[in-house]
Amino acid sequence: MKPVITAFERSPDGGKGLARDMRVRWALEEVGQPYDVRALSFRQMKEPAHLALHPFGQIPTYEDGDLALFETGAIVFHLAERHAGLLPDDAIARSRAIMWMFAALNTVEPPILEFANARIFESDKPWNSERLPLVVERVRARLQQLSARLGTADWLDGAFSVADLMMVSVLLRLKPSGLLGEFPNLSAYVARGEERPAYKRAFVAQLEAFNSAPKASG
Ligand code: GTB
Repeated sequence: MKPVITAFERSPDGGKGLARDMRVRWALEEVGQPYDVRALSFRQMKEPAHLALHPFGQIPTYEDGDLALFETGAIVFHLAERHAGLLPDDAIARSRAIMWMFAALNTVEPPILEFANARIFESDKPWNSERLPLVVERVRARLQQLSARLGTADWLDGAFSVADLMMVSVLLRLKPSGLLGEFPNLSAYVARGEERPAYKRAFVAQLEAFNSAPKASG
C-alpha cells in the first residue's frame, strides 16, 4: 500500500506549488517513494473525518499503515529518517541537518508568513502602509543573515539534505515579492532546489492536480 497524503483539491495559489503538500511531495520524490493523494475541498478539511487526522483542519497529512501524521515538518522528518537520501549518515552531520530544518521552520519562515499575511489579509487596513515596511525589514534582516551564512556554498551544510528541502520551500514563498532577488546567492540557492528532478516531478504533480480539479470547490 502506498502512503496517502492530503492536499488542496484546488490550491489557492493557482498551482504555483506554494501550499505545503508540495514539501511532502518533494520529499517523497527525493526518496523515490510512490504515493497517493486525497484531494480535499475547504469544506471537507473542516469535517470530522479530516479533523480526526488533523486537529486544525489543514493540509497536508500523511497516512502509512497504522501511522497518521500532520505537520509538514514532522512528515518530512519522518520520511527523511525512514528512507535514505535526505539525511547524512554521519550522526553529527545529521543533527546539523535537523537543526537547519528547524531553523527554516522556526526562524526563517515566521517573518515570511507575517509578510504574506500583511500583503494578503491586511492590505485594506488603514495601518498597513505603516506596518508593512516594518514587516519587510524583518524579512530582509533574516535573509541578510541567511545569505551571509550560505555564502558561496551550494547547500546549507555539505550535500543537499532535508535542511535544504525545507529552507528552499520556505524561501519560495518570497519569489513573487522581489525580496529574494536582493540576495543573488539565495536566489541561486532556490533555483538550485527548483532544478532538482524530484522538485520538478512534485511540481508537475501538484500543477496537474490543480488543472484537473473542479473550478468551484465547497
Ligand atoms: N504548520 C502546518 C504545517 O506545516 O503543516 C501548517 C499547515 C497549513 O498552514 N496548511 C494550510 C491550510 O491547510 C495550507 S498550506 N490552510 C487551510 C486552513 O487553515 O483552513 C499554507 C498555504 C496556503 C496557501 C498558499 N498560497 O495560496 O500561496 C500558500 C501556503
